[in-house]
Amino acid sequence: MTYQNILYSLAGGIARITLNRPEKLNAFNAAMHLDLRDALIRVRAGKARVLLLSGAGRGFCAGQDLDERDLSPGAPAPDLGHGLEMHYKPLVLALRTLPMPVICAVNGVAAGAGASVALACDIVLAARSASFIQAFCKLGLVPDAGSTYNLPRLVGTARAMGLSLLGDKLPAEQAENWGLIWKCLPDDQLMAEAERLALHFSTGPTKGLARTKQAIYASADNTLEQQLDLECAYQRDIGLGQDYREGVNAFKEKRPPRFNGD
Ligand code: T3D
Repeated sequence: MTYQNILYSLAGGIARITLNRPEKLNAFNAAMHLDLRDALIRVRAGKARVLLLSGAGRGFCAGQDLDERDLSPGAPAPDLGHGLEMHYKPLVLALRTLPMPVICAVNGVAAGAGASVALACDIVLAARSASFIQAFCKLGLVPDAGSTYNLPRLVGTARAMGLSLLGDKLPAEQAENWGLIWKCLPDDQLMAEAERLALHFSTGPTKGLARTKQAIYASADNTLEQQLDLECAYQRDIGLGQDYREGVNAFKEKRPPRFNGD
């Protein structure tokens, strides 16, 4: 399947989506959102066991394409809530609920909703030259696409507040030190590490990994008792599957497991 604004492929259980508007640092326009929506439906419906998201060129994503907004004198005010409801909310929820690990390789700057979308992924790697910018305040806007939810949970209120109210550039290395992302890597090692992880997950116990991500995300809003109940329910379900059986048998037979994802 070919798209105009993203690159998409699915091979060997690995789905790859590359935001592909490099001349605009992969800023989101409506057409790119539609491409993404379609590709994510394919990822969910197909044989993918991991998704790798990245950006073409020197940036990851500069957020909303501001050229789509006409705010010249006399132009009507846009309904920004509508755009979020139509595009960003479904995108963030689609990434979060995808029943497989989602790796984001942040190859360059991630600004505004571009940063929000990166932080909605499960494992975020970033090149040392990359950075994260809560650019919204520079436009007089509120952080969106999940940033007000994810940022404080990842780095705490003080850092989330500073990043959001000041809009300063957070270098990838500091993002790793603050726990915003999984790993910062030398630029020339980013994609190799992302591919290594994707390959690892493509033969992993996909259903168990999907339940793991669901449980970890649910914990932010659950009591301990609710979370213990959730673990019981998920483990009961997973215990009925083939991959648990295979994992235990492989351990006993002192061989690597061959998970089929069920
Ligand atoms: O409207 C709504 O729907 C509300 C929702 C909003 C969600 C949001 O994401 S709000 C935040 C929007 N994004 C920004 O405010 C970021 C704007 N961009 C920048 O601040 C800078 O470009 C960066 C810090 C990201 C990178 O700076 P730099 O110096 O590395 O690159 P550059 O030269 O500024 O950008 C390169 C090109 O990309 C340039 O085009 P040109 O001059 O070469 O033709 C620039 O205009 C274009 N570009 C970068 N970001 C955007 C963009 N074009 C349109 N929209 C952008 N967001």
